[in-house]
Amino acid sequence: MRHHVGVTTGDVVSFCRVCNAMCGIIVSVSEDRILQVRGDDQHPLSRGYTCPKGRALGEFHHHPARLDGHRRRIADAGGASSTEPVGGEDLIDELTDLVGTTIARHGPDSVGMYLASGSAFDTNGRRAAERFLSRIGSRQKYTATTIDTPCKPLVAELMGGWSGLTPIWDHEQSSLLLLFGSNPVVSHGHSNAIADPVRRLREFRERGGCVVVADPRRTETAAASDLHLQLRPGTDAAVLAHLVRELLEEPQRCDEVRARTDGLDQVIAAVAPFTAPVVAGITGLDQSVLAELLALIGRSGRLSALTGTGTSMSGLANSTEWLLWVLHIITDSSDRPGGMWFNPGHLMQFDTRSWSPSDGLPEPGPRSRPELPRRFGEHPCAALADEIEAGELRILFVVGGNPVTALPDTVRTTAALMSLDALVVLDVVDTETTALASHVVATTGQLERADLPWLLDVYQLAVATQYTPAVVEPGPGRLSTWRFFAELGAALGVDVLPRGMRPDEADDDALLDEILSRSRSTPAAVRAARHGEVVSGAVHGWVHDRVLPGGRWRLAPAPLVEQFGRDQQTLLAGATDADPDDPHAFVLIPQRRLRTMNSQLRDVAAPGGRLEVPGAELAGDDCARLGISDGDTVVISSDHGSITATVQVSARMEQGCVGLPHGWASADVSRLTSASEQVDPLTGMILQSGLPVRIEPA
Ligand SMILES: Nc1nc2c(c(=O)[nH]1)N[C@H]1C(S)=C(S)[C@@H](COP(=O)(O)OP(=O)(O)OC[C@H]3O[C@@H](n4cnc5c(=O)[nH]c(N)nc54)[C@H](O)[C@@H]3O)O[C@H]1N2
Ligand SMILES: Nc1nc2c(c(=O)[nH]1)N[C@H]1C(S)=C(S)[C@@H](COP(=O)(O)OP(=O)(O)OC[C@H]3O[C@@H](n4cnc5c(=O)[nH]c(N)nc54)[C@H](O)[C@@H]3O)O[C@H]1N2
Ligand code: SF4
Ligand SMILES: [Mo]
Repeated sequence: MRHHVGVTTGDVVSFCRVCNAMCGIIVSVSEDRILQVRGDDQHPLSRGYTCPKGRALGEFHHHPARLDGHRRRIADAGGASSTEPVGGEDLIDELTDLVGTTIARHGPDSVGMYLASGSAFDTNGRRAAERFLSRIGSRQKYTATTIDTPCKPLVAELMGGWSGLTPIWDHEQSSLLLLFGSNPVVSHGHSNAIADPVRRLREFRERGGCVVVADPRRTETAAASDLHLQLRPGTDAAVLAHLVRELLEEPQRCDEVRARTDGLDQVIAAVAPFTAPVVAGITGLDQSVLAELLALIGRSGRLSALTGTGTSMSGLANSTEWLLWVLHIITDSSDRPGGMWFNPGHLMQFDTRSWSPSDGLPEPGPRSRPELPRRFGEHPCAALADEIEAGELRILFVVGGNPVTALPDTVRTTAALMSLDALVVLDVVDTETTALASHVVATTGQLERADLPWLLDVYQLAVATQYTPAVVEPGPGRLSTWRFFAELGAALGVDVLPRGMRPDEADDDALLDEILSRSRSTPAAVRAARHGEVVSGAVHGWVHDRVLPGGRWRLAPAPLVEQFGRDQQTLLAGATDADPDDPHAFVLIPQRRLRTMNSQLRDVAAPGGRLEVPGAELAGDDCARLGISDGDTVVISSDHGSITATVQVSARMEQGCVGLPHGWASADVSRLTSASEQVDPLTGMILQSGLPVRIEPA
C-alpha cells in the first residue's frame, strides 16, 4: 500500500522531527522535489519559528549521502569484505535465517537493539521496533536515555513512584525560571520542548518573569537572562543544597512540607553543611549572588527549574536532580500552578490511568556487567561493548542512532560492533555506523511518512498533538522501519503490529489511527487540525491524585541520600575542579551547536556545503597562559584517549573549562570517555560532563 500524499506540487503543512521542539513547518514541493521549508505561523506552539536545521530538511532529503537502497556485506577472497546492494525480500530472508538460528543457538538475549534519536520521531517505526524486540523475548534493549539523562527517570521513580514523570515549565503562570546546565536558545530545551526560545523567554520576562541561568559558559541563554551564575562545572548540587538549606530554616515551611511529604529530616541533615561561605568557596560564586537568588525565590514563592546535559551527564547528576526536585517540592512547585507541571500527553492520557508506585529497585543488570543496574526496561549503554565482547550479544539492530560517535570509548566500541555476527543499521544516510554494518536498511525519512509525536508529547509546553501526512512519496529503494520489523517478525512467527494486523494490511495511517483512537480526540479531528491540536495549557494535581505513593512525595529515597553523602565529600573537597597544580588541566563540558543535531546534518549546511568541524572553546586567559591562539591545534587527552582539536577562543567560556560538542568523527569527544570507569552506579551513566582532561599545544 502507498502512503496518502496530499499534494504533488504546492505547500504541505507538516512538523519538523529533528528535535523535541517539533516546530510546525510548511514544505513547498514540486513533484518529488522539496523546494523550501519555512515556519508555520499558524502553529500554536512554534508560531512560525524554525531553526536552520528544520529549514535544511530539503537539503537533507536530497543529500547525496541519503540511502537509496539496502546493502549487505560479503566476504571477499583474502579475508577482506565489501558491500553489495540487496533487495528488500532477500534482505528479510537472510536476516530471518540469521536471527532465527542465533536465537535457537544462543537464546533471545543474543539479539539486541540500540534505539536512538532518529527513531524517537518515527512513531510507527519506534513502536514496531520495540515490539519486535519484546516479542522475540530479548532484554537487550539500549536507548540514548542512558547516555543522556538517566538521572531524570531515576529521581522521578524514587521520589514520585514512576520514572515517566517529566517536570515541564509552567511558562504561563510561573514567575521564576532557573536553568542549570541547559542552553535552550541553542538546544530548544532538554526534556522540555521550547520552540522559539528567544521570544518565549522575552515574553516571560515582559510579563514579570525572571530567568536565572547557572552555567560555566556565558551561553546564548545566559545572555537573554536576568541573572547568570557562572559557577564552576560540577558544583550545581552545592548551590541547590544551599537553597534547600536556607528555605528549610523557616519553621513554618518545615511544618507545611512535613505534612505532605516523607523524609524531610533526612534532607535537613544532608544539606546542613552548605552554608553560604562554604558554597561560595565550592562554586566560585559571590555570597551576594547566592543571597540574590534566595531573595528571588522568596519573592516568587513557587518556581520552575530545569536541568540539561551540563548536569545530567556529570558525576553528580543524581544528586543535582534530586536536590532540584527537593527544591520544587519544598516550595510546593511540583504539580502546582506557577511551578512545574507534568504533561499527561494528548495520546498517552497518563492522567486517566491507575498507577501502582514503583519501589525503585533495579532489575538484574546485563550478564557481563552485573554491577550495572537495569532500569526503565533497558540496559545501560555502558554495557553494550562488554555484552558484545563477552559473546552475550551477537546481533544488534541500530534504529536511528550513530553509536560510533554517540557511545564512549570509540576505538573499543568500533571493534565490538565489527565483531558482531550481524550489525543491522536502519538509517536514512550513510554514517560512521553504517560503514561498519553487515546490513544497511535504507529507511524512509521524515518527509516520506505520515506521523505523530508519540513518545514526545509529554515534553510539550501544552497538552497537544499534531499529525502530518507524508510530504512526498518514499524513494523506491526505501523501506519504512515499521514494515521492516513487521515483515521480519512475520517471517519469524511473531506479531509486531497492533491488533494482529498483517504487514500487507497496514499502512502508515492505519497504524496511526490505532494510536489516535485511544487519544483525547478522534483520528479525524487530529488530522483536520492541520496546525496541531492543543487541548489545554498546564494541568495540575493529577500526579498527586493518581501517581504519588499515598499522595506523598518521598523526599529522601535511601539510594539518593547515600549517594549525596559521597558527593558531598567530593564537593567539600573541591574535587570536581581541574587539578590546580597542573597548568594543562581542564574540565571538558558538553554543549550543542545550532546547525547540527548530535551527529546529524554535519554535512548539510543550509544552503549547501559542508559544516566545519567545531572548535574547542577555551577562555582567552587560558589560551594566553598556554601560549595558544585562535585556530591553533591542541591535543586534548583524558585517561582513556586523546584527540586533536582547533582552538576557538571564546569570551563566553569560564576559565579552566573546554567546551566541545559530540557527534563528530574528527575531534570526537567520545574518544575521551569510558564505559568501564567513572560510570554512575545507580544508572550506568557515563561521565560526559566535567571530565578531567589535559590540553597541550600540538
Ligand atoms: N541545535 C541542537 N539542538 C539540540 C541538540 C543538538 O545537537 N543541536 N541535541 C539535542 C539533544 S540529544 C539534547 S540531549 C538536548 C540537550 O539540551 P541542553 O542540555 O539544553 O543543551 P546543551 O547545549 O548540551 O547545554 C548544556 C549546557 O551545560 C553547560 N554546562 C556544562 N557543564 C556544566 C555544569 O557542570 N553545570 C552547569 N550548570 N552547566 C554546565 C554547558 O556550558 C551548556 O551550556 O539538546 C537537543 N537539541
Ligand atoms: N561524549 C558525549 N557523548 C554523547 C553526548 C555528549 O554530549 N557527549 N550526548 C549524548 C546524547 S544527549 C545523545 S541523545 C546521544 C545521541 O546518540 P544517537 O541518537 O545515537 O546519535 P545521532 O547522531 O543523533 O544519531 C541519530 C541517527 O538517526 C538517523 N536518522 C535521522 N532520521 C532518521 C529516520 O527517520 N529514521 C531512522 N531510522 N534514522 C534516522 C541519523 O541519520 C543519525 O544517524 O549521544 C550521546 N553521546
Ligand atoms: S528547533 Fe529546529 S530542529 Fe528543532 S523542531 Fe524546530 S526547526 Fe526542527
Ligand atoms: Mo540527548
